[in-house]
Amino acid sequence: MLIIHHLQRSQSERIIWLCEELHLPYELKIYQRAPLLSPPELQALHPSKSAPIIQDGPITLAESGAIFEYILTKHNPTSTLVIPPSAPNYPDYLYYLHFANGTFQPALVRYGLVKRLDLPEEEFSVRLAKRSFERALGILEERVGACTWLAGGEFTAADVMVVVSLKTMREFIPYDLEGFVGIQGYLERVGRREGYRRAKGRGDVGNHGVPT
Ligand SMILES: N[C@@H](CCC(=O)N[C@@H](CS)C(=O)NCC(=O)O)C(=O)O
Repeated sequence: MLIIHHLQRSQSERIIWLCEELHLPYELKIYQRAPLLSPPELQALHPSKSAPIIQDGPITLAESGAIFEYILTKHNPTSTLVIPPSAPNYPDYLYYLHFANGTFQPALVRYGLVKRLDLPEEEFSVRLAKRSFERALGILEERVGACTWLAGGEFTAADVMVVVSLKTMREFIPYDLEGFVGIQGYLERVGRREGYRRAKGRGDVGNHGVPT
């Protein structure tokens, strides 16, 4: 059985949600941030020292995108949550699946870091970080304002990848979604999904909240 090593309030929320949407059995090992980074027991599992990490028999794997690909190809015989190459929205599926961790999450982290440094607004690094974050947020707003889900009409793994950056990560790097009606509606749709609710129910057990 798959083991998911889950650091609470982290990107490993995705893996629990993915398994819940696929109705895939898994064992969950929960770690608390110590106080902000991962604890030594989690760090010992993989050179990445960060969550998510999964184990599947002798295999230990880190990195959200790699774990998604592993689970979706090895443990998903009916190809649920995946758009096939023959479908017209296959490129959209691929783009948003990779956009989540290739663009949006890094842009958010850079934006959060420069905000913490409290540099002057006109500083190049501040302008660059702000511009790439706003651009990435704008891409999402436009997409989910026009389509129910990122790949189009169907809920897919791309949605499971992106949502942690729109929800949980805002507890660490607050940003305002006022006026982002597309994203607000999208998050409401996400919140109504049984798989999402089950994942939160399991992953948030004993959650200590965001460390300061
Ligand atoms: N790109 C990696 C990022 C992993 C990552 O940064 N995880 C954070 C949680 S969101 C973590 O474990 N932080 C604690 C630490 O690095 O000690 C992935 O998606 O798996």
